[in-house]
Amino acid sequence: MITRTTERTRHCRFLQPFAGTPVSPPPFWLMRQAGRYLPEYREVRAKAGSFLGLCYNPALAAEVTLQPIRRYGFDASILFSDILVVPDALGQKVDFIEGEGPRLEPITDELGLAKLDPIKAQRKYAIVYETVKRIRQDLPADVGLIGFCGAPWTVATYMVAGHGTPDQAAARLWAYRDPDGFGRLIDLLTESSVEYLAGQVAAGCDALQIFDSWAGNLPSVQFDRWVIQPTREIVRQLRKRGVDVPVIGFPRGGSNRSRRFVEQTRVDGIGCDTAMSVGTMKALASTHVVQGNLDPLLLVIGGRAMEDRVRVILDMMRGKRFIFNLGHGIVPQTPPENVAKLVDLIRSEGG
Ligand code: 1CP
Repeated sequence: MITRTTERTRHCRFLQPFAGTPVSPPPFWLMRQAGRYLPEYREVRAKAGSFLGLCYNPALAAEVTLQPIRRYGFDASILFSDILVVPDALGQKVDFIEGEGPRLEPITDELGLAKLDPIKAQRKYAIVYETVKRIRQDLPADVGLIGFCGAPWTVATYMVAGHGTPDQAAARLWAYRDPDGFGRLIDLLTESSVEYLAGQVAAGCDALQIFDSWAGNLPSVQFDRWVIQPTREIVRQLRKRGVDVPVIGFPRGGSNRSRRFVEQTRVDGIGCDTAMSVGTMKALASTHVVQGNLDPLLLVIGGRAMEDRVRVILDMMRGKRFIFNLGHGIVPQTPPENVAKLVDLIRSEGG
């Protein structure tokens, strides 16, 4: 068990599990805690015009990061940005289409790779660092600030298909057809992600999360090659550069490989998806910080169904190095009052 203690740890409940201390009630934040379920987000979003316009506007991006902290008092905030900022910064054409999701000009071979420029990416990364600095200025001292990026595999699935896919077929096909060429895309993303994450920490982030939302469909050998290896490389290079903040991996759908994932990547914590049993989370918590895993749809329903499940998670994880979260992001139709109810429940019954 690696423990990470900093001066900040003493003031910040979110960081304490990483220093080896279980916290009671558990610290909590929610993936996609800033977003369309909040009326104040929709207001700022409309002002910003486009979604990427919001991501690259430090004042507005900082404002939407802070909105859920003011409303609910979460123990951690997460930088408002998106995993597709990395391909955009590298020079791929990226758009977010209202009601449809991201659209990218697909990169399907090495010719496409030549269009990506890690040096040029620095210019747009610098805008995000400015957002981090602004958040830090206005964030209460006891609230953690999480920086993030998408894992190379998940980002590549969007870059290759040009949009979100249920099966990630385009990336999987390239990886089978031409593992060396696809490996160069993954290497480029790995290098650029290290740069980007190190910059976020230099600007003031307390911890990092690597989102591998599409890790689940890969067969075992490909999971090792495209999920575990690049994540391990990111962690290794961050440590080599002296970046010493906790790193949380989120290999969504990788449940039965989670033990291998945490051991081989050397992340400090693991985000657990909705499919993971609380028993498996408990076992992982013997060596790592565990974060998760309420079904975001229970937050839509609320009431007894939500409360019963929250109690099961709180009971099973009591006394462990645990951070309460969802198993995936909040969905837009979530009633904000159900989030308030969840927060009350964790505070009143999580001790
Ligand atoms: O118009 C809007 O407001 C768009 C909705 C939205 C939001 C609020 C998108 C578009 N991205 C975000 C913010 C975002 N995305 C954050 C901000 C911080 C927070 O959590 O509050 C983070 C961490 C992400 C990460 C992200 N983006 C992931 C990984 C986590 C996950 O949800 O699996 C992925 C896969 C994306 C891609 C993405 N961004 C947005 C959309 C619609 C999509 C596609 C999702 C898909 O393919 O299903």
